[in-house]
Amino acid sequence: MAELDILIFPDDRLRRVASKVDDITDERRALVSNMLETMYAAPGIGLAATQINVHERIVVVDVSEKGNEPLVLINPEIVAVEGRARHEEGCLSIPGVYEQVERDEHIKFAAIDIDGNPYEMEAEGLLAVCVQHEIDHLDGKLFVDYLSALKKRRIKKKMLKHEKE
Ligand code: GNR
Ligand code: NI
Repeated sequence: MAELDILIFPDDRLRRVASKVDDITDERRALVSNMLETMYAAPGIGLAATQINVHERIVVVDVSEKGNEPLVLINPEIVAVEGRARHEEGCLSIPGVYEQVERDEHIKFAAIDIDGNPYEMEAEGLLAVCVQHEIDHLDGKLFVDYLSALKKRRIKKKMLKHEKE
């Protein structure tokens, strides 16, 4: 396995829209394994392939306390939503920044697992937040896009400043 480099905001490559995956090859299985290693090492509770500069609709998530319940979401889609809730979010591509974001509170999503089997899952709380955050990555969207233009500009400045250090 190998740890992968994570793209940092405001890298333009984080804005690419990822393509649907049409079959699960050995190469993609190895990619998922490396994504899990990268997510756990960071540490983070989710990682989208976009963040490691692979523009395919692949996500890994683990919101368990022990970090021993990995979920693989290939071609994830939200199929139902209910309620709205605010939650503090962070992102491995925007290190050190934490802000409140409002999202759908309860979701049902559909995806394909690492064996190619389709499944559906209901989520609330941190898992619901994380799945929406990761699907946004696949669409080239970041949580700072939900903030005011002023806040976003300040965060961009801060990231560019740290980049030079
Ligand atoms: O590790 C992460 N924590 C987190 C906390 C609140 C809301 C979303 C997240 S996802 C983030 C990892 C990440 O950047 N995934 O894209
Ligand atoms: Ni993120």
